[in-house]
Amino acid sequence: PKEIFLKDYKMPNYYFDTVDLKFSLGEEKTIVSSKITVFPRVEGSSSPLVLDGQDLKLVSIKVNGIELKEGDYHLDSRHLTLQSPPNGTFTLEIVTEIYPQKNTSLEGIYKSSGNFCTQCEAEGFRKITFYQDRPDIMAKYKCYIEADKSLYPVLLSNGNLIEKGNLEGGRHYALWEDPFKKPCYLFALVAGQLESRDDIFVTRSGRKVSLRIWTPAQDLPKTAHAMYSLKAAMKWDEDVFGLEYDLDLFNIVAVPDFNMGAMENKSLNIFNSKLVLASPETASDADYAAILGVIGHEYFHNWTGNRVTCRDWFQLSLKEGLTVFRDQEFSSDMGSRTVKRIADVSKLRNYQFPQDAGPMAHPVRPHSYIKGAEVVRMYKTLLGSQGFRKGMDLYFKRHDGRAVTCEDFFAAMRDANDAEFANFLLCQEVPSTPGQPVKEPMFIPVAIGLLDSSGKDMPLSSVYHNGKLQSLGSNNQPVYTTVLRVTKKEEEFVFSDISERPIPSILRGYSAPIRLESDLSNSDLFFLLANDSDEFNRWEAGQVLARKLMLSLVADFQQNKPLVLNPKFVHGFRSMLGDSSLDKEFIAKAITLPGEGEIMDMMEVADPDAVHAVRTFIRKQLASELKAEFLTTVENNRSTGEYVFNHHNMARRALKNIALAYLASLEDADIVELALREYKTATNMTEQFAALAAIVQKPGKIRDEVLDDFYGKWQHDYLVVNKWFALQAMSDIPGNVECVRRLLDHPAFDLRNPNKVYSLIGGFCGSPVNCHAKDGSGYKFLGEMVVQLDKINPQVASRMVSAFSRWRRFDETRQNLAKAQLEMIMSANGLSENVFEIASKSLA
Ligand code: DPP
Ligand code: ZN
Repeated sequence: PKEIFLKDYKMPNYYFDTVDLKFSLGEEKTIVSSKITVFPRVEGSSSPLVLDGQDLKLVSIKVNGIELKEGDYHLDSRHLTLQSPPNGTFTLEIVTEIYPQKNTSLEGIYKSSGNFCTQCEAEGFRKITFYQDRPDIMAKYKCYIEADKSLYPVLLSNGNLIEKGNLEGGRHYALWEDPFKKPCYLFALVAGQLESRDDIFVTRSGRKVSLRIWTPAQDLPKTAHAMYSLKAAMKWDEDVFGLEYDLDLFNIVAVPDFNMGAMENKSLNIFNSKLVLASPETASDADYAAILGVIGHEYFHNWTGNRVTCRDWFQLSLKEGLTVFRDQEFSSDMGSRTVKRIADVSKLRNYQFPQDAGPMAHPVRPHSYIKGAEVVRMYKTLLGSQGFRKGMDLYFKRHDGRAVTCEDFFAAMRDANDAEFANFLLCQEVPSTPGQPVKEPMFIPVAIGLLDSSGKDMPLSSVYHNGKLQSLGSNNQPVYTTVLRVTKKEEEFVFSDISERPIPSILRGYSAPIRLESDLSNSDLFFLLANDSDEFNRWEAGQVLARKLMLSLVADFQQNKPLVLNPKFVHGFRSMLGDSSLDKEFIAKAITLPGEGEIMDMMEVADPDAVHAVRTFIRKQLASELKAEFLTTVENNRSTGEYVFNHHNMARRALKNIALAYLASLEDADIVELALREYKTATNMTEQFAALAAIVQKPGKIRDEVLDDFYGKWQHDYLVVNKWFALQAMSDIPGNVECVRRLLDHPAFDLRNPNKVYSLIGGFCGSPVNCHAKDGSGYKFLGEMVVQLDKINPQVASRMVSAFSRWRRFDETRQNLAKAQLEMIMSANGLSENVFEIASKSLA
């Protein structure tokens, strides 16, 4: 396979105007007929029309109603080429045969639990019919579906239902029409036995929108939270961005087999059922929050992604970065802004997947999405809410109905604000592959405040910079946080009217996704931890201290010195635990140590064993010195009454659960009893699972019994069973790879279901000590899995390869072991493009 670069973008020679699709769904095969109106980009030019197609059986092809014979076109395993199509506009009719029942890649049309569904982003449509499978081809679609009525009573596609009726032989049909132009990656079809939870949303201009969430009948009770989330998202987008929904119907379908989280197909979102189904007994607070965020995310794509889409896949963060930013803001407004920001920044720092870009087969790249969102956030930081909104309004005004680039977004922000940020970094992720230079960020917004010795923010009246004195604030109103625009390697900013030595609070709210180094002393950091008015930086001060502490203990560990925990640290934790003025979820975050991945990333040579030993040591030490405080925390925050999804209740549970997790690192018998009691009496999954996780920290008979008990209780619920797989897979117990290998043979496991793979094999990558075990057992396991998975589902396999992406960060022994597995993967027969791309890039 050959890598494609951004600079290779070429405008298409032909565009499509209307696309009429007809699906005859069957058990053996499905027949797809398409009728496309084609017109040339340049009138009068005659160039070949190249269509993409993969795993398709061509039945017939007609141009302007006349059937083409072999020789009139050229067909290979990836393309169908018409050498000399007619001049001007013409119709193209193609019939293909496909086999959804055999499609385990879960791209194109496939079956999940007996139902037909589709996934077309990024390049799945080419597995449905021959097409110019690229997002800059935008057309109006009609979709006629016919199928057996009893097996597939529900037939859905994008847009509005125009017609439906019965056919001979127990079959029926439905005709859908989408009035909006769209690229083919947003096409969707669903056919099956499904029922819907129905509701109505009235938009602010009075449009009555029918909302339907489709699942198998038995799951309908678990869709209440998803419906709540959808309505909240619709309202929020109106309130914050002035964006209304544009059709009379919005469908969400939940399917158990799905490569990613969800897909924003126009008016027919298809979701991984993990991100739709929830009940207090079966889903945790984290699941509820994820559902809110992802339902919002996919809904927000209707404007940022669908109405305005990407010109090519190098512009992925145009829609993903922007939409992730929007869902982050939505979740912040629905809960706690600080806690949401902390969670997102932690994710950014701990992400184990590579920041790969430069899509060839472009599988899902969550990491770059999050980074793209950070770039969008910087625009908002620089322009303020109103300026950002003006930029968004102009962006939609200019580009509605078009496929555009990151530069277009940038230009809208700039022009709407007469802003000068010529060097502002673009939102595309430029890969640092040979032939493409890395573009360094050149415009870094640094939000800053200064604390006085009593811990209060000092008023900032002016700043001297580049020979100019700039006054801050307006109408003699002082400001307490200002945004410095750093554009060069070295810059000086001088604040005047400062009466005493301030303690600076730098990069408030994490105003730019950079790694900040400062010469703040430990006592400055403890001061910020105790006093900063910016809650994010309060948390961050604690994290900086923890990182320093962990790194210095790692050095001690490596030199065989005894580990000793600084009493100041224990004191800091104690005062936070006892501070009733603090938000409980904030406390929970503040007493969470940085992840092992984050610490390994800061080391010259990553040492997973040392980092794990140190993190475990600190946790245990804190648990033993603060046992009384942790016990009180558990007692005081136990749930009472019914489960409610709101910040207050979730915060209590979060704090209780982290206290229990700390306690469980002790060997004490009373703690085992406590955890067992919590496990047995829990009335919701959040607390039950936290108790289970606490018990499972220690190997032994109790662990085994409780794991069995949990499985016995929940074996009928595949989403809960996946949690059970994940918990065991991510265990740090030495040699856990053997346990994971055994679980591969568990009757509930299935390599064909992505969620199960992510739980068990992905979960295993969550334990650096086992995944990066020095004997290579983790690498060997992952290598074998990638090769097996690649034959079933290349997208899923390529995600698992990402576990190897940072292999050069480790010592030589590990490097050799990891490299050997990557090479073994590369030499596998019939390797997919997805896996090839990631594996070869890792080795390059
Ligand atoms: N476009 C998809 C989404 O935004 C990719 N996961 O969810
Ligand atoms: Zn998205």
